[in-house]
Amino acid sequence: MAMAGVLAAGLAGCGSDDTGGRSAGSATTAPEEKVSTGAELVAGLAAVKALAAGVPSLEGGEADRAVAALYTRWFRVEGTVRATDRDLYLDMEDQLAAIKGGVDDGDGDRVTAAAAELATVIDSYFAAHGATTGTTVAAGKRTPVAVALTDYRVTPEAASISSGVTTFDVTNRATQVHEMVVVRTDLPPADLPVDHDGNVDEKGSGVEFIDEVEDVKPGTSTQLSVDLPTGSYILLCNLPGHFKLGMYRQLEVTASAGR
Ligand SMILES: [Cu+2]
Repeated sequence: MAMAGVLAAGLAGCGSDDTGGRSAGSATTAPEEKVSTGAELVAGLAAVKALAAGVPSLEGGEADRAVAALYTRWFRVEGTVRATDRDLYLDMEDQLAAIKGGVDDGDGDRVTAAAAELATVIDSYFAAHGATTGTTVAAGKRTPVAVALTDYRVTPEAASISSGVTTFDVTNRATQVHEMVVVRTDLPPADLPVDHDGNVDEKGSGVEFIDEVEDVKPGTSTQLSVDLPTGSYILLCNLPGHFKLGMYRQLEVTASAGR
């Protein structure tokens, strides 16, 4: 369970009922939707950059709504950005926070500077990973890894996969909602940090949160694309009590020929 959705809901709640034409580009999809292809990531970051560039010329409620739209768009790509390049992800988060803070404080100079810096960071991201995100699409070629969610098991089709951009095709075969969280860790499942209810602390010591798909409804499938370096991972469902009931599976990511 991530904070992003909660934040998104909170932001969507401020501002008025009408988001106006300015944010129409972000209105077609639910905020919770995850990016699943390189093309969507490229389009999403380009939209974030364009929305940010528009904020400095707005005031009052208009600016608030533009910031909400900006975050809505960002939440759809941030997981993939984070999984690909944590440093640039953190830079983007900082600049987005500065834009929002500047709007909240009526500090136009701060908004302008942060929007410009955000554009620079996004350009850096494209420069560093453009080829990768591009191949992700072309490489729809690389077969997705099927993962079945049942009560209370996570069952990937393989215990070991090769490194690189991987798409998980997650199918919920149970009669209740589940989720799939991907963490990188050298700990065995029994040693993962947990809270007093036995649910995994996804930000705990020895655990690197990679990404997740939440709220996978019974009988539905959803895809999650992540760039996985070589290492040991655990796929788990962290809905209350599900991990404790055994809803996890280790996954080894091994060096692939091309990398
Ligand atoms: Cu579950």
